[in-house]
Amino acid sequence: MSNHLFDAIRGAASSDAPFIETPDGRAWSYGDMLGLSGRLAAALDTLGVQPGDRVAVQVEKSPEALMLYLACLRAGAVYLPLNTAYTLAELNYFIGDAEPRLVVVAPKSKAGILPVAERYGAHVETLDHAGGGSLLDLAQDEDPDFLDAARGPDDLAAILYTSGTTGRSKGAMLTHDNLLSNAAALRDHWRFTAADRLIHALPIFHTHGLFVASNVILLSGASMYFLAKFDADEALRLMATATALMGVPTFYVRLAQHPGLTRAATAGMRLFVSGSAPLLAETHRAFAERTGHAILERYGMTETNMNTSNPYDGARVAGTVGMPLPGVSLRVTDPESGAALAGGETGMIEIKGPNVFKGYWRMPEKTAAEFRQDGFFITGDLGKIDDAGYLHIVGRGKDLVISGGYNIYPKEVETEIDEMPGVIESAVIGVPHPDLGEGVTAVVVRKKDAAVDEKAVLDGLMERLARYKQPKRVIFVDELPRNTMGKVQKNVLREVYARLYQLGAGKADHTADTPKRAN
Ligand code: MCA
Ligand code: AMP
Repeated sequence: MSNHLFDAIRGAASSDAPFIETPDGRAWSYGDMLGLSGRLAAALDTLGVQPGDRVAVQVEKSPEALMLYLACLRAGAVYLPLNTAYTLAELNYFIGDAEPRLVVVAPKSKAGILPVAERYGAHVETLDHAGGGSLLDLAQDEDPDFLDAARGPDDLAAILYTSGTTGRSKGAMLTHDNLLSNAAALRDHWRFTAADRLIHALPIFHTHGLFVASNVILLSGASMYFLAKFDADEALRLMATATALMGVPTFYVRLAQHPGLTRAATAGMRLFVSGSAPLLAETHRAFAERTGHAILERYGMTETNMNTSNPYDGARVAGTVGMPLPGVSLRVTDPESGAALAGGETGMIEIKGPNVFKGYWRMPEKTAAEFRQDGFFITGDLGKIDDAGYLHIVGRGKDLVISGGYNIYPKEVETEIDEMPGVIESAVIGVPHPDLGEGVTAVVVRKKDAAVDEKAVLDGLMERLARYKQPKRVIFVDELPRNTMGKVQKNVLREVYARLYQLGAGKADHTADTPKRAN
């Protein structure tokens, strides 16, 4: 039986070749990968997971967690990875919406998740980052030669939740071919071969670490150092025996500040890729000056996988995200009418191709609203194409903050703050942050004489929202700036607080400011 994505992975796997190594000296070959993912797929089958069933997974990063993703592909299940930072309140929504057959969590989270899972009829198992947990116990007794479930190109491989600009998070449905076509295009474009060794320091619950990094390595039969999280010292140490690094801009900002970043330290590396958020041209330049390497920037989205990339050969232009990948069609349009714009004009970036997702899980209207009649997906990113054909992302048509590569939808944070006692209203914005790119910042109007302060707001959010969504600062103002239509002018707030996180900007300077009203 054919399994569209896993057959391709199997085809690239040479049993004796190394696949994963961890800093504590554990190692897996491709043969080990086939065996463990086969046992885990068999365990899923024993637990009653059928092709098409969702398997929700919130566990710490580990090689076993990656094997569980592969096991889901092999069992025909739909993999649903969840950020380890999500609170129980957030998990409740995802589990209720996706209705998974099975939820896999870290042992410490089991007691908390049980009532939620029970409410929606899901079974709970555990996976431990140290290589234990109930699921691995079950897998131990299973046959490694699992007969993979039949899955075609259009069958679902994964659902990844992306927050919505209004209200509820949406589950992006990704098919076997969305993932395979994109990973194969990236492998070829970035020249990955079995000789490569990637420093993998990204989380594996998002597109970047799971599909871009891991699938490209799997389809190349290459290997990776698998780190629980990014650490500049460790990354630099591993560069002596690695060939490539994929990261968010924060990785490169931190590396560029490290005294150990030199030509000698990076001499064996052939490729540094950046994405998920804009890489500042100054970071690109600083990195090139220190190492001689031009970071290769690319652009993608959960819904579309990767869309564009700077060239492998040829100029990697700082501040641009390059050209469409082979097979991907890209156009820039008038955001209102959808009419295509001429080169050099700024408009909405729209994408079509085998990389583009199938739609939002159980949200046909939302899906329809984000596609044009002719099948182009409306990204919400604003851009322009220059004379040389490079795409520049010049802004966002969507109200979104990207902090350290994680997306935060202000509406979700504002809704929580607005419900707090003593609060009249709030506006959440992203302002330049030297380490994270943008810092989540809340501007709040409180009731006259209300006792609510910065600490009360932050404490109130602790149990409700993942840590990375919580504001780094909360500022109180008398009123929010509004235009004549009554809409809050976030651009004015972003200007007023633009220097908030710059070194030396005093906390007291920004409390109780009233931004100027502008039209
Ligand atoms: C951690 N913290 C953060 C973030 N990460 N706060 C804001 N933004 C963040 N990104 C908080 C923690 O809760 C903690 O708070 C404090 O900062 C330090 O935590 P620590 O774990 O030490 O942070 P770190 O290890 O230094 O993490 C920063 C990081 C990490 C390395 C930038 O966030 C990261 O790996 N980001 C990658 C995200 C990613 O993979 N994005 C791709 C999405 P406290 O101490 O107060 O408790 S896919 C995507 O966007 C599309 C498809 C694409 O194009 O790729
Ligand atoms: P996500 O919803 O996590 O998939 O994030 C996708 C968003 O990240 C895109 O719509 C862009 O706004 C942003 N993004 C990804 N890569 C880049 C990049 N290289 N430069 C600027 N923005 C990027």
